[in-house]
Amino acid sequence: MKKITKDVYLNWYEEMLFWRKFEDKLAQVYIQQKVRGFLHLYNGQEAILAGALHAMDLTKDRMITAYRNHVQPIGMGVDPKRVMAELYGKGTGTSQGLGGSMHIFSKEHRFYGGHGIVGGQIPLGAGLAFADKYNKRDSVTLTFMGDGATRQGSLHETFNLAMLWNLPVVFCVENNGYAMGTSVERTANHPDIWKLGLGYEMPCGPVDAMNPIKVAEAMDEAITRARTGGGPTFLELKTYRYRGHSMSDAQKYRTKEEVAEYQKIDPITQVLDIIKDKKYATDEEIAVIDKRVKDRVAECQKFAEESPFPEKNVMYDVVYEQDNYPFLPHKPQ
Ligand SMILES: Cc1ncc(C[n+]2csc(CCOP(=O)(O)OP(=O)(O)O)c2C)c(N)n1
Ligand SMILES: [Mg+2]
Repeated sequence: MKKITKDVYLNWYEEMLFWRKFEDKLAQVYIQQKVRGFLHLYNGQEAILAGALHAMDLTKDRMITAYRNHVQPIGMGVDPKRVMAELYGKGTGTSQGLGGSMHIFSKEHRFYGGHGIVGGQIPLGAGLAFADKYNKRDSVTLTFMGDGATRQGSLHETFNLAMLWNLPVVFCVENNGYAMGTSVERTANHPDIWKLGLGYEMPCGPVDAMNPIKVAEAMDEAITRARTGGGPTFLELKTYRYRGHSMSDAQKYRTKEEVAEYQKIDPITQVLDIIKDKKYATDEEIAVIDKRVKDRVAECQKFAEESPFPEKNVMYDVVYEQDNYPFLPHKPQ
């Protein structure tokens, strides 16, 4: 694995803080009705993305996930200003403002969405890996999903074929404890989601995903296995989301104390503690990073707010149209 150096820790701190603050800003402007529709935030789960990016080869690896998808494309290299503009529904957004929150996408940066159907992206992730294997490319696809998605049939069908075809894919469940308001314990007879891999003889295991170091180590092993022809891995990344499922969640299914317990092991704080312990940065240097993060978020907001809405004709450019569409008429019997 690439060494976790001082620069890595400092980068982790800045990027995780940026993702957190970017989403805090989204929550704020959502309440002001500047961002509409659904909004599912990633606060608390940032160590997963930080650890994964450290282990990936960003020149060729791919990523696909569900609807909690604003910060992953940023990590993969997409301009955060364009992500925020997409959320504002503006023409400068990643999908010209037509996709919105759940559908961030960048072919250029190998980030394949952004999927609203729970479990829908699991077979798609295997399909991306199939294409790489078929075309003899050594890219690896990270396929993320929530704990709720693991109860879908699509996971089991995909696991079977991914093992049969020995595909270069890492299946990553972000177990944040809940699918909307339903706790993992209510959805199966055992809470160890990683064990679902055992039935397919897929290498699998649990990971402390509040800690980016642990995530990076597990990802590195899985990605190396996939890249060198060893096939799929299934990782259960144990994490927690601080905010509700979406912005319209009253969170009656958990207590404030439960959230506070996880905030004690917050990934950003964990990394900051290491930076301080190892004296990688002074308080003044940390304050400079914090200020830079604040400015970056403000820049994204300014860009999104000043961007125009898409031209009306875009509506017609993106709708499927065919001359002489062959209607099949029905006649009364
Ligand atoms: C097939 C399908 N069923 C139900 C829904 C409604 N739904 C949206 S999110 C969600 C919960 C999914 O939870 P989880 O997979 O744990 O992801 P998390 O939101 O925790 O990241 C449900 C049931 C949906 N979008 N798609
Ligand atoms: Mg969940």
